[in-house]
Amino acid sequence: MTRLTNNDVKDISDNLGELEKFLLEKTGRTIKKLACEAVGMWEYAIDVKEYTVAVVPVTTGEGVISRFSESVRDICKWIGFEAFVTDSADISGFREATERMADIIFMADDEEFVAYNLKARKCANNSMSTAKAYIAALAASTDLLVRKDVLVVGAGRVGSRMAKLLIAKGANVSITDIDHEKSLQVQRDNPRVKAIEDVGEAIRSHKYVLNASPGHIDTCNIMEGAHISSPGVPHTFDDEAYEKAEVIIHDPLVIGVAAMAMESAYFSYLGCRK
Ligand code: 2YC
Repeated sequence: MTRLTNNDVKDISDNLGELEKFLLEKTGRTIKKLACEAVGMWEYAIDVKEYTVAVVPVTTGEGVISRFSESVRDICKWIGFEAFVTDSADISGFREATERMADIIFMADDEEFVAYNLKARKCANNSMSTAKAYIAALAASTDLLVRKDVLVVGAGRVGSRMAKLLIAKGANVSITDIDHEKSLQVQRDNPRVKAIEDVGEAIRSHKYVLNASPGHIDTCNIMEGAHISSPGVPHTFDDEAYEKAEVIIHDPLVIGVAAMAMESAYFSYLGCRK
């Protein structure tokens, strides 16, 4: 899993308005609406104000990323949740979250990033929520993806989930990765997915691209008018790439976290709906 840097995170809270303006312009959706579409729920099915989110800093492995927890808190507040960062980290922070009556607890170490719904006893995880959210963003930037040729770049945890989800949406899905064996494994798991070995050729031949890789995409390979939905970090598209593509959708954390929060809240709505 690619680890965010302090630099990736430092401006997230201050840039939420700007990201929302960009998404409204390019997809017609707010951050919250996109998150709801990602998880397949009607935006007003739940009153998010009724849910309290706790974010617990985790010091294991490479440790805390400055402003990571505060950014997750601010993203949840932006879409309407009550949210706070625990004063303590790790297990003490978890205990604090339960004592402060959190309904959903966000925690991330270097391998997993989850949003645990205590009532539903279920976790939303960042890989699946990010996959769903960026597919929703791509779909919203055009019309439906049904029968469209869509390329997934990166056959890791997010890309492999994207490929499976896109098949269910009726798209013609190809996947490519610098490690072709990883693409072949996704193809073995999802026979309708086509594994393409030549990454450059794959990108040159697709208008609709989901980039779930940390690798650089050369601007010369981007198709004129391409729609690129790109959760991948580091984000290395240059100004010329933004010129050439119809739209490039990216943020380092926001859309994925918003989808995690909505997905986690939705678990208890689904669980307790009479
Ligand atoms: O500040 C903290 O609590 C740290 N333990 C957070 C570590 C997050 C590591 N994961 C990542 O940087 C990326 C995120 C974009 C989500 C998935 N991996």
